Amino acid sequence: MPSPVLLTGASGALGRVLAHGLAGQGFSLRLTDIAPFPGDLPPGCSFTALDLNDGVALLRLAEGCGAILHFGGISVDRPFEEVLGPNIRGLYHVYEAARREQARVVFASSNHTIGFHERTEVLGTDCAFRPDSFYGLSKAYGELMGRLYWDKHGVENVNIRIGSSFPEPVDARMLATWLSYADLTAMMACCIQAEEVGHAVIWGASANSRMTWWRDDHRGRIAWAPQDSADGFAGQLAGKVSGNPVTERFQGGAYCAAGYSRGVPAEGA
Ligand code: 15L
Repeated sequence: MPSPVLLTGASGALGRVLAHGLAGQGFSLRLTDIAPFPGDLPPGCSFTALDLNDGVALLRLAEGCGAILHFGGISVDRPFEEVLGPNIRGLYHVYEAARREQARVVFASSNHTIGFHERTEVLGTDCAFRPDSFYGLSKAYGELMGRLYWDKHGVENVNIRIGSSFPEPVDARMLATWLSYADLTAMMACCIQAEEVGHAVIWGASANSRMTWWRDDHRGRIAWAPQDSADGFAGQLAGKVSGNPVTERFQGGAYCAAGYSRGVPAEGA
């Protein structure tokens, strides 16, 4: 029988999509979140409420798991003190649990690790981190934690730099950055089932023809290719921009403009 999969952040938007989608594919899931799971539990799932600051509880919950899909923690631009507990200490607890179980970690990283690269730049996953927020910085730390635990302890990990995963794209930027729920779910199944991944970094976008910024990642290791595309939304969204020059210039969009103080006002961030 395949090992159970632990999913943190299960009560969040993407966590719920994955809980239902992966349970529907027959994966045995242990769900956790600090908040209760909304609605009925998908078949074959258990739920345990847990604060990522509680390393002992996480170790216990991860016992016997073969993979940890880490979607927990702060998922948007927030002040440093709010990010610190769940995203910095909590991430360490996830990796310690993975080390104990020799489980594979799949980390919901973000495009905000590299948000201050301009949209004209073409990036490989080995590009410099240019976080646009304390949130993006915490995700860069998460990727580096994966690097450390692979090099030092042989803990495999896949770090997905998610663009914008929503039911559908809602502005012109997302015509490039959108990752459909179906592509995300298929990617997670591939991450769990792949033979060997080492330390991998993958851009999380669907097959959007406007995504000309991101190239050369490790998706071949998990045999994943996106099936959806934002292109069909172009007609309704092409003109939908913020009007803020900072937002429109950088890959991280509004996260770059929030609190920006290098000479361009942060209006409309
Ligand atoms: C993220 O990392 C966030 O979790 C999400 O809420 C969006 O802001 C997304 O990035 C994005 O850049 O569109």
